Amino acid sequence: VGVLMWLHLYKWNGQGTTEHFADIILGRCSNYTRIVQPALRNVDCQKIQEAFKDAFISKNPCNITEEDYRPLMKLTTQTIPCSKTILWSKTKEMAHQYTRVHRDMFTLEDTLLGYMADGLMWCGDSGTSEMNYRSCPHWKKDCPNNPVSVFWKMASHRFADAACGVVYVILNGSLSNTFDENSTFGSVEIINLHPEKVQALHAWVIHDVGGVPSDSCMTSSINKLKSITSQRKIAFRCQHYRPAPFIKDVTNPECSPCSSMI
Ligand code: NGD
Repeated sequence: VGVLMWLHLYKWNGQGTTEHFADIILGRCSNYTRIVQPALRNVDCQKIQEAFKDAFISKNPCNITEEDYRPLMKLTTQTIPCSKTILWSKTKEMAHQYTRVHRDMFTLEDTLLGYMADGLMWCGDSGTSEMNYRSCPHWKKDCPNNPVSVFWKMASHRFADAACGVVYVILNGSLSNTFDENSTFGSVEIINLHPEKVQALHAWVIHDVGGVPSDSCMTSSINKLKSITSQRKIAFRCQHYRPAPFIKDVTNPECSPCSSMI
């Protein structure tokens, strides 16, 4: 029976719950609300940690719904000023390097909810109040409605829904699918921007240092994005960058020719 129980924990193809998941959530919540955004000092991190665990503990990890995360979402509402939202797709490091310097700009991971969960894995199982530290469902190989994917889909939906003014997106011009319709940006975020309050989407397309100099704003992939935004009555602008000056800009805020790149 012991061996069967043990094997049972390895049934999924994805990584297991991150060690010390609950402590990390609590620690990141405290850090965020005390140091990163002291305006949120009144949030109850203990309550947030409980709501996070309750969303997936003792539940089938292939059957998670947005309903499960509703209490957590309610406890973590946060207002982002207009024109300060940055979306990204296949450019995670770059986007986060950028907001590390431009502190007034926010990716989802610079909000409390995204900050707590970024880089972590989590899942439970029906019939036990334990987390599964051995394996969790992989979103492609096992099931889409797993705790992590449902969380990011819902958080991304809400983040885009709340955006106003000019919205920025950092895309990867070194890939043929610079705009990927199956990504979270392409399937969730772009669709949930509201034309009444989002005046424009500005794409910053970053491409290879060594690659052939070419205008990555002129590709069919970007044209597809352009047509989706125009159908949705949102203005679209695209600028392409090579990563070197962009990185210089983010690591050296003093470099004014660099800042003028953006
Ligand atoms: O169900 C899924 C899924 N589950 C995990 N990932 C998933 N991607 C899906 N398309 N569908 C993982 O999300 C995937 O393996 C990558 O590691 C990660 C980001 O995928 P990427 O680079 O293709 O970019 P996306 O456009 O899908 O998503 C980025 C945008 C960005 O504006 C974030 O604020 O959506 C937000 N986000 C989504 C998913 C995960 C952030 C994260 C995150 N911080 O982990």
